Amino acid sequence: MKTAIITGITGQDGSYLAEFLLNKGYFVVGLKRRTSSICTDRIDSFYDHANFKLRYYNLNDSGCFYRLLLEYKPQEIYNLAAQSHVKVSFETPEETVNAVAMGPLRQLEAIRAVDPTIRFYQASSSEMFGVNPDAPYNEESRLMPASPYACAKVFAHNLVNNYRESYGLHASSGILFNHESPRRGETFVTRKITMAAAKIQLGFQDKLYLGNLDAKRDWGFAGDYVEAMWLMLQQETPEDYVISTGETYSVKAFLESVFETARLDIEKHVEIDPSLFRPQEVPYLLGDSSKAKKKLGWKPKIKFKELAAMMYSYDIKRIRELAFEPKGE
Ligand code: NAP
Ligand code: F7E
Repeated sequence: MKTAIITGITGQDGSYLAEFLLNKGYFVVGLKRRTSSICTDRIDSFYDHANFKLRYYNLNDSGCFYRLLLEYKPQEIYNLAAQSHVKVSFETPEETVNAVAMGPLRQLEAIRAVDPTIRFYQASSSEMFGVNPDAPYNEESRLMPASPYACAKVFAHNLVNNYRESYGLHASSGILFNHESPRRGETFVTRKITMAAAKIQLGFQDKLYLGNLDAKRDWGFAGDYVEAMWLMLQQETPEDYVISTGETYSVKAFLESVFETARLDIEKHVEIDPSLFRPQEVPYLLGDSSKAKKKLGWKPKIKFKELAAMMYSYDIKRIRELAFEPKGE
């Protein structure tokens, strides 16, 4: 039985990837940082699985990572942990860079020392293309990061390449474009919109405050994207891959799609809040994942409209259940 370690297990991607690997018969060690509230909602469905183990780990803790490698002897490591919110990275740049850039450096050093045959996946991001005007972007496109988060991801991305070349590690970066789901963090724009639409529809909220509606993103479904992570580590040769849908839509288009489904009036319920704009914006992202299609045989299954509808229908059901479920004594 193969063993995989996943950092960031409590996040959106960590939970989908763990389900995917458990279904493939892996033993999965999920790593979670200590938080004062339990926050394991996303992993409740497999928490008690016989092949799943939850352990503590923080990206700044090198010794802990060494011990975990020695204890579990994994064949694969997926580094998904990060302070992943772009706007927050302008507010907490030092914390973000320490986690996002230095975390993978510490992990690669541990792999090199403990067992250089371990296969490593790094969660790189389309944010690395930043303000590069020449979309669509592929693996060769110029990286022009536009936030502390993206600058740190560029560092980690280059480092993976450097460790692959220098030490022969099987280390790959997936350059994933935005991917969403009903498990998306509630402060990212898609989920913020679907949750607000559900609450407005049910009478629990009146206004939705948003920032830049003109930004365009290549939005896919997280459940589809974790398969690509796994496929990268099954290849003979480690390489980097762009993972995207090849379609781009504005935040406004996502808002319109959800509000149309919810039969809500944007004029009546949505207001622009200038404090939600970023010091520097990434205006346009569009990926070209031809390499992943050709070499991994990967392609996205769920596209924009279906994704928006899936997220809204999950939120309306969940909020209805939370609001109207019978209360105990
Ligand atoms: P997410 O939902 O924000 O999850 C991030 C995970 O990292 C959470 O489990 C979080 O723990 C953990 N974490 C944060 N800081 C940590 C630290 N210092 N030590 C240990 N764990 C820490 O992110 P996601 O959407 O699943 O994304 C997964 C990865 O892909 C991230 O690296 C992200 O930057 C990258 N990425 C995401 C997208 C996307 O569109 N989703 C696109 C490209 C790349 P808590 O639960 O305690 O906060
Ligand atoms: O913003 C605009 C905002 O925060 C998308 C992360 O997973 O994907 C994600 O980063 C767009 C931006 O995601 C609001 O200005 C408008 O243009 O949902 P987001 P992101 O910044 O694209 C990449 C690939 C990652 O790697 C990241 O980890 O929406 N926007 N109004 C807003 N954004 C937010 N959050 N909130 C608003 O009210």
